[in-house]
Amino acid sequence: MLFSSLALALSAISGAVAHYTFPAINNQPAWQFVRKTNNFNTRNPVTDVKSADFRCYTSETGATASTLTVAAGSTLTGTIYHPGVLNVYMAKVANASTADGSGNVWFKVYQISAVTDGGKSISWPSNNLASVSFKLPSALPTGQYLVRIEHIALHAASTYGGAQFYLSCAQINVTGGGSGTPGPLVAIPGVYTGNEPGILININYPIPATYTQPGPAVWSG
Ligand SMILES: *[C@@H]1O[C@H](CO)[C@@H](O)[C@H](O)[C@H]1NC(C)=O
Ligand SMILES: *[C@@H]1O[C@H](CO)[C@@H](O)[C@H](O)[C@H]1NC(C)=O
Ligand SMILES: [Cu+2]
Repeated sequence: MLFSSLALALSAISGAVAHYTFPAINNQPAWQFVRKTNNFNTRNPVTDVKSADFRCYTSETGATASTLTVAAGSTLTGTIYHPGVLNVYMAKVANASTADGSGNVWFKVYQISAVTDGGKSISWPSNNLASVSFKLPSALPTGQYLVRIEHIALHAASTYGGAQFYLSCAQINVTGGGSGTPGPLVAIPGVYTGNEPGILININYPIPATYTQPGPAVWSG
């Protein structure tokens, strides 16, 4: 049985332009088990969902990281500064240090969506979170994985390309796993066109009556 959870750490510049990164997992040092992203200084988002950088955002750093062995009971952590929604994808790989994450290999393990009530109000439970943690499915097979956290900031998403994606890829080695078959599997980039109702959306007016989380269903084992 696997009762691991993963905690994603997040770092942000304070001030008016509140951008952020996800540099750490499980309270480990920044960029040790997470591939250092191009925006480690600027914290600028990715806005092109079809770009190669939409996968792990490492085209300039060329970074890989160390692989963290995740024991039962451990957590993945992360402060988010914009209204939006969160997705965590994983890909099973032979070697997390060398895997490029290409192909239909990604499945979703966690999400935090919006809360709607038919048009009177909309709220964003992931906004201002200082720490994101979630439990890995107990059926997740033992082995090495890339873990890609993605926060989609939607404050400027009313025009195509306006949604801001804050993302990074961690490397983990899961022990004590199960015998599930994670899916559905998607490619990243490829998973989104940018025209999804949860990505191309005016969150302010009129207040959306419903919200459709982008991407495949969460695999819970
Ligand atoms: C993964 O790849 C790295 C870099 O080539 C290599 O040093 C390491 O031994 C490999 N690890 C495993 C578990 O295959
Ligand atoms: C993954 O964990 C197993 C069990 O502890 C260990 O034997 C293996 O070397 C680890 N692999 C990596 C890449 O850390
Ligand atoms: Cu920002």
